[in-house]
Amino acid sequence: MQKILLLLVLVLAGLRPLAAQGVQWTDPVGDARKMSGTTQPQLDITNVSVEGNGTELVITIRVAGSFDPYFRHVERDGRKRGGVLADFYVDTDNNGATGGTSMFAGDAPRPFGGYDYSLSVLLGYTVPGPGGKPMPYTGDVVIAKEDAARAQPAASVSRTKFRQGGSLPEPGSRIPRGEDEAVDKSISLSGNTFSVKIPYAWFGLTPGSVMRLCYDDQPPFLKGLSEDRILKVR
Ligand SMILES: [Ca+2]
Ligand SMILES: [Ca+2]
Repeated sequence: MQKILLLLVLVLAGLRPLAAQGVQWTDPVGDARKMSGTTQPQLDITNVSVEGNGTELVITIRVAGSFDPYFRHVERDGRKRGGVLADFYVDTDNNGATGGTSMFAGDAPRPFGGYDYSLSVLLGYTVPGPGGKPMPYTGDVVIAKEDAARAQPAASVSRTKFRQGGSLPEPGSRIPRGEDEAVDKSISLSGNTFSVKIPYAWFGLTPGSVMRLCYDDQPPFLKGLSEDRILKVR
């Protein structure tokens, strides 16, 4: 009998879900956030995937339709605006006892905490600067009327570390947009698809790391928080 029980325990242990090598989420269609004070079409995320390629996390976000109506939009006053497409929350040690939480955790649809880093995907525009050099403006930005016609779609990412046990970022932990040229160059924005490659070093990961992660498509309020997925990176 003991042998049978032991066998049963071993079989059940074998049935535990293993950390996936790549993870994805199907996001509901029709849940795009309504923004007050603008008629800009809001982006409706339909699919998100994250996988490790050995040195980088490859993040891909798909939206319903395409990004074009969002970037083409000009406000009545002639200006254009950017925004935050999604925030990712990464529990890099898969340990809920380390990391922090968000000041909006109380609004989240499920318990929220133990995340060590967040990563924001920012949308906006490049505008010709001095000497014609393209200058990026992404996130919650407004492009002046005189620049709107020359503004080209752009995207960037920004990473911060949570303060241990707190609800705010660690001071000075932000990797600002534009600092890592390789990351900026890895960004692709075409049709209905955004993708970026983030070096493992941004999150202190090494090949074989197991992490827990999720995203929120209504940043920063966590009302669009996805389920967690467990990812083991190559
Ligand atoms: Ca959606
Ligand atoms: Ca953690």
